[in-house]
Amino acid sequence: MSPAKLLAAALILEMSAAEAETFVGRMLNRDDTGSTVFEPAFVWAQIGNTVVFLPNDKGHRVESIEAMLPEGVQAFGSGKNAEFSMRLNQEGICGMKCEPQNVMGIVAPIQAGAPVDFEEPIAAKQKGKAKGRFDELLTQVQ
Ligand SMILES: [Cu+2]
Repeated sequence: MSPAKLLAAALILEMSAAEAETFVGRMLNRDDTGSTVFEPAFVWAQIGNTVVFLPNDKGHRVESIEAMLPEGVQAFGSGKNAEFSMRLNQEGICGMKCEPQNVMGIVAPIQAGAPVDFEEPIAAKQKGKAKGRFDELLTQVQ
């Protein structure tokens, strides 16, 4: 391989290492922000990053909120008590919840790249405490 090609290969490796950042969200019965929560409850990641959800407390699962999915992203979800990993391929805000406790406020927005679809998640109807949680969390969108 020529020196120029080696340099190009090294740069590509470095770029993919930067893109491969992983965020960990824990599903908890309680933390210092309240009961039944994702921690952190707001993630700002970039395209190509991965978010992993860990069921640290039993009985939780993670599921996308239909009215809060970036265009082209299919609904997704995990089984109860299962670890779930997702790679962010689409810019925008993705709303997450744990059914049936989302009425208790176990919800989280994940921002990938720019908030291209910001109006949609703000307008989405929410149940119970999920509304107040989202109103608060969506103020962190940048
Ligand atoms: Cu739950």
